[in-house]
Amino acid sequence: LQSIDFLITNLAQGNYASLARAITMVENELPGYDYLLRNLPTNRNTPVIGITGPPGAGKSTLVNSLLQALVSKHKVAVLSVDPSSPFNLGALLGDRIRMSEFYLHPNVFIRSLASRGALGGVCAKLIEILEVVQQANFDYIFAETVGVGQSELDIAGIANTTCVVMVPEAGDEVQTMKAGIMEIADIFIVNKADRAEADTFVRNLTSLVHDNTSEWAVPVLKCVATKHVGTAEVIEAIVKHTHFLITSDRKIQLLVDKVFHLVQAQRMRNVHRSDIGEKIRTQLSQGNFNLYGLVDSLV
Ligand SMILES: Nc1nc2c(ncn2[C@@H]2O[C@H](COP(=O)(O)OP(=O)(O)O)[C@@H](O)[C@H]2O)c(=O)[nH]1
Ligand SMILES: [Mg+2]
Repeated sequence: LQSIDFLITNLAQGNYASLARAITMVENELPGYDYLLRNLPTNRNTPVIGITGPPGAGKSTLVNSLLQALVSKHKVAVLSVDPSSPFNLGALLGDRIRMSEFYLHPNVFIRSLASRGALGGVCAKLIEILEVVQQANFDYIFAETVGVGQSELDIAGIANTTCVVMVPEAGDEVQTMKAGIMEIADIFIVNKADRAEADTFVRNLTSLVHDNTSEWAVPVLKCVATKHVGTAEVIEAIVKHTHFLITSDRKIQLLVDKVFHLVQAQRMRNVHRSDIGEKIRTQLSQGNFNLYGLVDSLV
């Protein structure tokens, strides 16, 4: 445990080797990881910016462009999570190539997270890992998650600011946008704005967004990430949203979401489908299966 205290001290000094080691500990639940999490100093306020959206929308390219704009003056961490493809290293390799110029930059820490198991698990893991990254004195932490299934909705409960990256599609297809996306986006980014349909798409999206009457006016920004066009506006919007959060009640809501996820993960820690199946099989064969009896024995 002394070595973990030492690790925590090194983290606070922004030591990347210690950070990498601490993330690996948490990611793989190595011995001492509980102690590590419970002994991290609290009250770190580095903004966590979630970048989500469909595969191929240009999230990694955008992050690369954000890095280019930020790294001369700021320390930036990038976590990339792809819960949809636990065994597909291709996506991660692609990210590696797109951000390669910053891999060795002293102000940049990039880490791909292997995701295993259920999505709920991924979510709790990401919260835990972000707690660790928060210790290492970054100015910004970006978390890129692939917008598939529930994961992109979950990132909203984890990130302070959620950027949804979309690509222009013909005509009115904005209307068929996945349920829940409107609610989670703090900033919409229409990337690949070099495409012909971009302006129509932006106009349609903007009119949809303006139907929303929340106190934060969600900006719809155009980008060409490959050419670093629009990146400065994205950073401006992120900074503005960070300031907005300080004065709003969202901070409490975010913490509620985090606690909820972590409680859920802890309660489910020893509940496995295979064990349940085994118990059901035994009880059925013994003729004493009772649905609620079994549930009660698990909670
Ligand atoms: N035309 C165009 N292509 C882009 C733009 N941004 C990214 N791309 C390309 O889109 C592809 C997917 O980009 P990537 O960043 O890996 O997407 P991700 O899956 O969302 O991370 C790559 O081939 C990029 O070069 C853009 O603004 N315009
Ligand atoms: Mg990517």
